[in-house]
Amino acid sequence: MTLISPSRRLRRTPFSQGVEAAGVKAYTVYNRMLLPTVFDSVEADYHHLKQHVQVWDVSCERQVELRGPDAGRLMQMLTPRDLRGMLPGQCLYIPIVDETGGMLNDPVAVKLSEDRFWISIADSDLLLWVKGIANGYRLDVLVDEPDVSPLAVQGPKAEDLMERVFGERVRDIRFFRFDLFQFEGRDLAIARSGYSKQGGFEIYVDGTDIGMPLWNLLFQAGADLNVRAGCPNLIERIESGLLSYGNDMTDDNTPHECGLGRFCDTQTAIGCIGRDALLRVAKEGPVQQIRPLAIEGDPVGPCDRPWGLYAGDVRLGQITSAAWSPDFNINVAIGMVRITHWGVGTRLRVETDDGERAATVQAGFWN
Ligand code: THG
Repeated sequence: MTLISPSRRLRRTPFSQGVEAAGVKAYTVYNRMLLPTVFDSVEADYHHLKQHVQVWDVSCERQVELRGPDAGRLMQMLTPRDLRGMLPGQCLYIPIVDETGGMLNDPVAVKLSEDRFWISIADSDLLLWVKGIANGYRLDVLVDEPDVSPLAVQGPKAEDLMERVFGERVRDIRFFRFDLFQFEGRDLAIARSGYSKQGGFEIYVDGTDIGMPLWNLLFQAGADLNVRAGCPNLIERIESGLLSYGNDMTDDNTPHECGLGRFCDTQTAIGCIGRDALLRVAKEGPVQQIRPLAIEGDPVGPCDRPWGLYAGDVRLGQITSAAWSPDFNINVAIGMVRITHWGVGTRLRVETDDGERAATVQAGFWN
């Protein structure tokens, strides 16, 4: 393992000081920003996340803000999910596709008002695509990246901790909805969402200056709840079937291949740039799709390049994420598998970094 060289290109976050003081052990880079990956160990972080409450610096989930009369129209050009019923105060997980129907991002859309949205992005340069469309179509909309950094509070005790800081009204926030809460004179959007299935919230921290004051307050308020600094956990997110853009899917994949067909209303998403392409692929159905797989044997190392899936010598897909699950006593994995071999129980050969293993297609993820 080598160290990461700090520079201006690799952006710090409003919470970096707190993350460092908490003893972060490893980072990845996401949207050209630091994203912690380990505090204690990936396994210890996993057990703690499932039992207590963690505060995550997920500032790297940058916002692309759309503001102006054409904001709603531009939003619908980006996604095959039908946004006509979306109300202010609502969040939606939306596939974003290009003109071929290829996935460009899988963000959470946040509707602040009729003419103002945030797109809380995964790891790709979505701002450039959105600016290009807004300008190319001469839309009446401002597109930029505001100084808004999500701070996630995740785990079974998240609600208790959040109530202490923001009041009992946090309990009324429904899943994928947000409400506004005051902190140091600023209105912050707080949503019930986050990149785990352990429950929790995301605070859209508006302004770098209030980052550390909020971080410190959460840790003070949660001392007796065993609150710790955490981060999206590889094991927990695979168990939960939360996809990682750039790992489990790229712009070569359609939303249907990614199992995100339930978030596509391609017939009625009028204006979506990839609509014609998706109408064609949706009619045929995908010939490969993301599946949960279990890999037999000892714990596998991290999957930092796709591991081929085979039956005999025929390549039938690839594993793109994998980790040892202490709770399920198996290597849990996410892979893309061809239609002929994606049936539950199908046993395949996988070429991992440390040799060949058997992998079995699962009925569902592990939550
Ligand atoms: N929160 C916010 N922004 C984000 C993420 C987040 N941007 C990057 C990344 N995560 C985007 N990817 C996902 C993937 C899955 C989910 C959210 C963002 C998610 N999925 C649930 C599921 O699949 O069960 C719920 C989907 C639904 O029912 O709408 O939560 O985490 N701000």
